[in-house]
Amino acid sequence: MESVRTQVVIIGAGPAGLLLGHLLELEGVDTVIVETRSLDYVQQRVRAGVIEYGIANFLEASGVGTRMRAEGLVHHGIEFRLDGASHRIALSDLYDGRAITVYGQQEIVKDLIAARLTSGAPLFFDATVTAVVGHSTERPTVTVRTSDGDREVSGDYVIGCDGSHGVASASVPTGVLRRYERVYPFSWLGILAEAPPAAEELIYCRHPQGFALYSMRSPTLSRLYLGVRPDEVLDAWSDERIWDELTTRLASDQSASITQGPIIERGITPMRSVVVAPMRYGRLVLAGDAAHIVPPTGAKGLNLAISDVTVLAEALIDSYRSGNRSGLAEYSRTCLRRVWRAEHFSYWMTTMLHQLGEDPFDNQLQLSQLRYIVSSEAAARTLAENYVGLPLGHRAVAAD
Ligand code: RFL
Ligand code: PHB
Repeated sequence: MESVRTQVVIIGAGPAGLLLGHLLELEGVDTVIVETRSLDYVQQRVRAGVIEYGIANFLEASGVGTRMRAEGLVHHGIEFRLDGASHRIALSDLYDGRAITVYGQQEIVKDLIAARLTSGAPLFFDATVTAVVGHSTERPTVTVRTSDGDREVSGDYVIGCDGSHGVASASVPTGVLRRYERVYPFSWLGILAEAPPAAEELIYCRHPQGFALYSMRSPTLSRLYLGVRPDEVLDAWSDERIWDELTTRLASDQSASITQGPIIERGITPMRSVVVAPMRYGRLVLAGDAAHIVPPTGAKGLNLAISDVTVLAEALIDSYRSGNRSGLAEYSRTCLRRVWRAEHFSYWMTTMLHQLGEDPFDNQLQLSQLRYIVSSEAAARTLAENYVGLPLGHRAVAAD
């Protein structure tokens, strides 16, 4: 890679960086995407799986949703399982017929990489951005380290789509960005198993032994999670222990027990909420996990990353086409409205479904909230609207 100049430099080939690159290339804006990991690693990284209704439509309209529409599983409801009793939340009935699509994040990444390779636009793997400089100049620049040495890539803008431990936000002088954070006293142990899903819809389960989630990727692949202690180590969990715990927590009188199969992927994810604001400093703009993290209970992380990019792409395209920079000026405020809604929803789902501790008052409040959700249509509708996803595309206005 020679030192190059482009219009928009994108750090990170996760869903945020790849989709931004795709949307800008469609409108003739030149981009360079730099990714520290290998192509293989990025395509195999197992993470989120629930795509909001509006996000799925957006991906399709952008020309990268064909395989998602063919292979994704459309779900019209989810189940809450409380101490063995099943309660269905009829998402589509509660929210104008809208549904979620279950389709693995790494499949979206594969589809976006395929589109990028077809376009021939630059995408470098095994290339690490080690520094960002010139944020407040007309020519912000990143230093890229590869096995061949260091290169510089400069552009009109640098976009940090580099995830939660990224170099982009760390390059901003101390005190400029405010960081809001909440750490939860549990982690998720997640597995991907070659086992046909025993349930047709996702099951969010609250059990005296802890949280469990039943999800899936295809008619032959199940994705399951266990709420575990925050300091839990993977080595302490044999396959047998994982299946035993899942079977106990997910047990129900009303349905068959879970199907087991070889575990082909496993990992432990700590639970955090983080927001970095504003999402821009000079000509460095942050998007996706680089700017905010949610605990996975609301299935919002991937969806938020994509919604940021829908706003940013439009703002950049506007600025290049007509010189109108108002979209860029409002980018952070526009995104943060949706981000904070998702932060609240994810926090709420997390604290409602996990064991909070020994405090009897907290536990009674939690149970009351759960009973309300599964018995009141108004309460369930609130959940459905947030889970399936609020409409995209509300630009912040002066009064916000
Ligand atoms: P990503 O996907 O983390 O992509 C960032 C990319 O930037 C690269 N990178 C760099 N490249 C060049 N130079 C550097 N200095 C770089 N530093 C980093 C990274 O290698 C990576 O490829 O962020 P993006 O695009 O914002 O997408 C966000 C989503 O990935 C994320 O919100 C969700 O996956 C969160 N998440 C989950 N969300 C859910 O809704 N449901 C889940 O089940 C779920 N599981 C997860 C998750 C996140 C996880 N992480 C981050 C540890 C499980 C895990 C393990
Ligand atoms: C998943 O399928 O990986 C998944 C589903 C729902 C969540 C989190 C993860 O809330």
